[in-house]
Amino acid sequence: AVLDPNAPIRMHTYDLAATSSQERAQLLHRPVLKYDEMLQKVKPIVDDVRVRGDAALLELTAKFDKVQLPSTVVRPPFAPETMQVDEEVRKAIDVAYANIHKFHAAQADNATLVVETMPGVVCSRFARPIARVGLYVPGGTAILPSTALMLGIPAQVAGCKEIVIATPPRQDGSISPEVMYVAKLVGASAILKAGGAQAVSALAYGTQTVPKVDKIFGPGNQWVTAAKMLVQNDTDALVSIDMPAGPSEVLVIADRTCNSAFVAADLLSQAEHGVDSQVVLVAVDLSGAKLAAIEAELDKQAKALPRVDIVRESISKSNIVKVKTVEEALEFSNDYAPEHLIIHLEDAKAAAALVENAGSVFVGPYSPESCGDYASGTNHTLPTNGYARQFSGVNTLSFQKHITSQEVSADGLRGLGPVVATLADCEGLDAHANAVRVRLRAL
Ligand code: HSO
Ligand code: ZN
Repeated sequence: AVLDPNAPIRMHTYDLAATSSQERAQLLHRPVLKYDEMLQKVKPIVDDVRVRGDAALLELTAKFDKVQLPSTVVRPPFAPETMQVDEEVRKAIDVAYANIHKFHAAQADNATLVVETMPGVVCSRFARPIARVGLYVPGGTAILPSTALMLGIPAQVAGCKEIVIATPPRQDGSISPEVMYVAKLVGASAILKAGGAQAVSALAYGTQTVPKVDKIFGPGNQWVTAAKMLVQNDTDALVSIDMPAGPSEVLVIADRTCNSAFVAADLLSQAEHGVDSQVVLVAVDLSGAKLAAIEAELDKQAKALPRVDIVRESISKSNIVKVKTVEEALEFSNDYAPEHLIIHLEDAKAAAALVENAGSVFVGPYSPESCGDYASGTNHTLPTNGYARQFSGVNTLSFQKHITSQEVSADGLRGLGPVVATLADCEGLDAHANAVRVRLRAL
């Protein structure tokens, strides 16, 4: 449906106390990926690249990205003319890089954990980088060098040896210089000029020129997400993914102390990402006048945005949920499990302590989501669609795996061996019992 460009840009309002359990469930629900449908569409593409490699990749790039490339992979050193970035932008990228690096370096697990569980039985755990990683940086309606930072820095900090950045080429066959500059900063070992399911397939299986990776990261459209889900289930690909991704979301909790313009701006910053962006305002005991002030700001600010058409559509599908107390607000937010949670409350810190489910939290009036999207240091690749209940956002540990180890001394085996033998007998696995008894007899 075409939305009236002159009509006010506004959200739907619900009073939580007056909603039925069905309506409440509806408010917590997001439109989700029709995986079966998408699977049918991406499978032929994924298979084509798996079987025919580079030839298929080049044909699909010509078809979907409308550009005929001579080859798809660029290796360092990257030509300086491909990384020419405006001075101010370069400085901003450098500050963002430093902050994100600082926060992600602190997350790295470099220490070996050692625990003696019984005398002479020493268990340990140590981390190692995932050797080869593929980072998907979306193209589409905006260029996203920030996503290259958010995925590349933890990979670099973790010590991944092969870092492949996949991103769709522009019409002239080039990659945006900002993304190229970030690729250099994070030490990318290859740039794959391809997008969509075809890029995911190339990363998962490798081609004549594209290195196969062990794990694929990054947000993307439905095609990319479906392809990631497909390849992670293929035992031939032997690849894992960061998380199932859906459209971006924000939930803002505001009370009477909030600044209406700040709240409206935060809602719009998420709404401008795409027509399917999910935006929720939980209003805590707001007067009618205050709510009207926020709505007026939203309409005014939205209409001044270059991306007003996107915002009009995403806002028209978004909700204001009225509640009485901060506790009710957090209960709703925890049930919703938002990707981003912004807290505009008198005591934002106290409310933050009540958060159980969220990808990333923005505390107080001077912490817009934009800071975390670009440069505060936290990651912006976060669980959507309610997956914040069980997934963490991308972090340094996403690029490491843990290996456990044990060393049992002779004395240790004297103590532990009989326990193991008894359990092996109980399971009827005699060879297991023997592996212990043959040693106990030799002691
Ligand atoms: N809000 C997006 C990340 C982003 N914002 C990139 C601007 N650029 C998803 O977390
Ligand atoms: Zn954003």
